[in-house]
Amino acid sequence: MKKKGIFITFEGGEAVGKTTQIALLQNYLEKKLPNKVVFVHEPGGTTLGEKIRNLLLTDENVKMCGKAELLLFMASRVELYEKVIKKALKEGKIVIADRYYDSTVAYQGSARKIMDKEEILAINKFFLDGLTPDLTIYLKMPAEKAFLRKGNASLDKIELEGMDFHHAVSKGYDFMAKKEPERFFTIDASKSIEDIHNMIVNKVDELIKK
Ligand code: Z5A
Repeated sequence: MKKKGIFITFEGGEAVGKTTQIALLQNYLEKKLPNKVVFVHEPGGTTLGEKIRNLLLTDENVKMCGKAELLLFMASRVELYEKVIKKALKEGKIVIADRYYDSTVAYQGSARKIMDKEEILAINKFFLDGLTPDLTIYLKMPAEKAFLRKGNASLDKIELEGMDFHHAVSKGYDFMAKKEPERFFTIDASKSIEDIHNMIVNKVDELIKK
């Protein structure tokens, strides 16, 4: 896929601050470059994707095997790519994604062990025309500390997995950060919201200037 735009993804475990930082970045970029920024989230972002999100994360009556889970996360992503991301990048927009294929490598590969991590990467690249993010902001902190931020909020089906699962998710992200260091920008997510925002803005401005 020939793209004119910039593709930025946010990754990390639960409650590391992705939603918070994306909202701040979106606000900053919309002022700087009006009508140029498109925000997407996974799973979801399309009519089909939102239905898949409900099946995967919320609907208590739906139990599924790990292979079906992996394929549904991918189906949601492919639909989002075909219907939203591809068009926006061709039009020269900046696409900011709350999760992309590194999540599948970390959750379904490293934690669930459904498939080898490299194989998950390869099938994702196949179905997504090889679209790799220009920048991946990886917010990293121990799962035990991050979960404290959830307070009394209700947990979805994946959040309810035990700590071993969430540690394996972190290892999956570390694997990707080591494998593709040129696009990974790893940030200590236990820093203050403002410090993290400033680091992200500096990095994104650098990328836009290029
Ligand atoms: N999943 C998967 O298994 N495979 C896949 O391929 C994909 C996803 C794509 C999607 O959940 C789930 O799907 C996810 C992975 C799995 N696992 N689960 N569950 P989601 O989209 O509903 O949620 P999430 O992506 O896991 O994000 P989150 O839990 O909503 O957290 P967050 O967006 O990273 O954090 P936040 O909402 O910005 O912050 C959490 C709280 O911390 C909040 O009260 C903030 O005010 C506070 N906060 C944020 N930053 C700070 C700092 N720096 N200091 C102190 N407090 C802070």
